[in-house]
Amino acid sequence: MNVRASLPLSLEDTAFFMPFTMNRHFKKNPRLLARAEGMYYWTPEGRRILDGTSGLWCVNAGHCRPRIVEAVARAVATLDFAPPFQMGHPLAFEFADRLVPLLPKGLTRVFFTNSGSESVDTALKLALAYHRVRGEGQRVRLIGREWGYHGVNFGGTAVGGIAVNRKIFGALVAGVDHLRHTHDPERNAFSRGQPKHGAEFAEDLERLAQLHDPSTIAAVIVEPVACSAGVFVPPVGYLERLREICDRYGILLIFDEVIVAWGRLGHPFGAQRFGVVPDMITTAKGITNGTVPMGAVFMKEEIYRAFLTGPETLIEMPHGYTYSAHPVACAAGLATLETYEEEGLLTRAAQLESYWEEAAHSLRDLPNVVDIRTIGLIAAVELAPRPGAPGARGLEAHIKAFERGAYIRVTRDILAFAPPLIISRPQIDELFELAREVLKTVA
Ligand code: PXG
Ligand code: PLP
Repeated sequence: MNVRASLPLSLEDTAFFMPFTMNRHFKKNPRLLARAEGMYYWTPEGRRILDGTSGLWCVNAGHCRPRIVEAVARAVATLDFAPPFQMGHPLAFEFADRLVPLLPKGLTRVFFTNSGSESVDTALKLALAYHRVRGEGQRVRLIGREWGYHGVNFGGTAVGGIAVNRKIFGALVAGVDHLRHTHDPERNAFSRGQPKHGAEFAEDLERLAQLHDPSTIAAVIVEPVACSAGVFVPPVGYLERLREICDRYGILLIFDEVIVAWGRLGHPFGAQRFGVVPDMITTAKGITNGTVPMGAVFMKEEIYRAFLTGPETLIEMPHGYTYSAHPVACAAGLATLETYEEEGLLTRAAQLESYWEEAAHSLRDLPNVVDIRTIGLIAAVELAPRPGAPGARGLEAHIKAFERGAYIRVTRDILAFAPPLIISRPQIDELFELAREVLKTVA
């Protein structure tokens, strides 16, 4: 396929308003991808690019896996669409029932969406509705956390805690408050796995409970590891303490596992790595290996059961998307699960973790590296910002890495590494060697 032939000579006048992108900067100097296989992308010119961030944290089994490609092709040619409201198709039920055995014990029901953002807004609505149908309609408040990323829909933007993603969008959703973040570089810099200090940051939930009256709070949503904002790993004991406080006050605990599910932390779900069971889990991305948009909300049995009151002709949950449980997405999801299971990918990060950790932390001696944080198959390398130009050094590193043959996601001055779980040890070396060369040049 000649991708270049179909593109205009310049992208500067293109109609495409690119999401979360510096449109003017990018269109002057585009970084295009034309095809992918396994651990690599190829540019339209045929340059090979090592994928250091699994696309956007989603291609956990590597690119263009034949089993998934074939399942999608078969599905789209067999049943291109089936209405999900008051109708069904077999793959939706099969996929939901295949997912449940992977979940933390106690989570038994699945609501399908098409993205992480939709999963988050679905979970928040489920939380409010759950309390209401049980006669606790006064629980209307939602608690997020500073630096949390929960997608871009209204609910997720409101509970999200990255200021630049919120501040131009007005009042958002009423009744939302935020826990403090858990980052404490003075005590925890260069952490490997969970940082030692900071379980007490969970007490901030106690403060908010007392401030607002705990009986008005419906749910708390946190990413077990806050990935988008720059990889902030929960301190030892922190998630346990959040769980205890939620239990004390009847508040639902939602783990947003859009990124950390699907083997990223060496377990099918992040909750299993940390040994804390939330009431709901939101996910997306790796559920279909990134091939077809899909998301899901997993919930405890009692949440589902609470809706089963009233006459059988009642629609229990007036919520859902045209593309909920889309047949092509379900086929992609089933083939993805088979790939994960056949190749042991949902636990492979646990075997690679110590090698990965050593490789990432070997960058510590480079100039401007102020922190490195690792867990599972995730690493963040934080650079000191240039005086007066935050983000400039990070952007330069991102561009230089691409020029040298690796895709490495950057947030401000933080490089985020999260490769497909099929990565080999030599490819881990290749990734961090390339990063080392790049970091030497971004003084
Ligand atoms: N919650 C979490 C925890 C996420 O990481 C979403 C919700 C939203 O998912 P959708 O599918 O609506 O994008 C995400 C998505 C980055 C980056 O660079 C991370 C995400 C999306 C885009 C960029 O870190 N995470
Ligand atoms: N807006 C309009 C006018 C619609 O008819 C629909 C769905 O029927 C939606 C929004 C929601 O779209 P989706 O179900 O794809 O989220």
